[in-house]
Amino acid sequence: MARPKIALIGAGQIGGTLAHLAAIKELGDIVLFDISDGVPQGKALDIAESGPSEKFDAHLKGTTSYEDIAGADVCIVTAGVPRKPGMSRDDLLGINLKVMKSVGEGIAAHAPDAFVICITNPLDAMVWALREFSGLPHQKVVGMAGVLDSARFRHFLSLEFDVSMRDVTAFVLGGHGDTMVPLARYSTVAGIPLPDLVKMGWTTQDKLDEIIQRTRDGGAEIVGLLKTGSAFYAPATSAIEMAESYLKDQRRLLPCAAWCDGEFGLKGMYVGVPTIIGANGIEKVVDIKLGKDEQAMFDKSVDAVKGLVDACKGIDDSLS
Ligand code: A3D
Repeated sequence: MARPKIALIGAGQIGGTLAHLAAIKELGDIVLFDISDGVPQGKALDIAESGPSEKFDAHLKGTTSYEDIAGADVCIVTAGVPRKPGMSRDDLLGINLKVMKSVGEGIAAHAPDAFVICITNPLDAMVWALREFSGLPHQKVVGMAGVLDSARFRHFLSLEFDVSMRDVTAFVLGGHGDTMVPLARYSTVAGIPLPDLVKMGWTTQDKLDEIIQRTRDGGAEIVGLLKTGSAFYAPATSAIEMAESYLKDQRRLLPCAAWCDGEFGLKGMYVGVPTIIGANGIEKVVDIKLGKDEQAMFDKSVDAVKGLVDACKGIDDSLS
């Protein structure tokens, strides 16, 4: 049986890390695509040369030609520009929307059967635009954000409780931005919900609120430290987790920006929700019942995403 083919559209910081991880995990053969000639070819060769030491079997190719992504099983899209200090994700909208148009058309022409994971920001609006431009089925086009946001939340919680990150689960809903909704009652240490841990004296509500805010600001914290771009190791790892669930039909329950049409009371939009990812892409959006305060936070987040989608429609006439 031929190896799966993984196309990485954008060979920058995240794209290169994705290629390295996909190779080490032997998820398939890898094509790195970018408009910046030399970068994808250089990274592909460099990673291929790590193969003898790392002992993986994977072919890597760098390219500036969409023909080379033909028949890809998975496309992970990071093409566009990242944030600099002082910028919000939303500041990237105009420039990255144009990039989504060319990428969407490239995928539609050469890899229409792929499972497509968008990472480009502002995430919820860009995954919507990418789906519109590509015309692929909604369950095959998703955005990566929730896995990363919940990983950040889990990391901070594991530091607070001084326990292994493996035993911390976390639940984050809503758009990838300042309005994301970390859900404390669905976040646990080995099954014990966070509100119970507060009652048990493991932490205080104030400390928990601080951690939730740090999670919301997790991307900006790294942008502020790096100064030249945004996070790339954890974003790449998160997208690989989603790709692996699709390629191996693992049916992982992962939060991602998925198409909701009826679920969570939404009528046709992309936003961060719990999903099951399997061989058909998004197999299910897991529609949980929210409490009053949670619903209010979620509604605010949904409104922020709708505002960005409307802004996209204002920029590109074909998107109405
Ligand atoms: P960067 O290292 O700049 O890589 C982007 C690459 O895209 C560059 O190599 C560009 O040459 C390439 N590119 C630009 N236009 C095109 C095009 N039309 N077709 C193909 N390639 C193109 O950025 P990065 O890898 O650090 O980040 C990529 C994106 O991910 C940015 O929009 C970030 O804001 C976003 N990001 C999202 C998250 C989420 O959690 C959703 C986290 C971190 C970064």
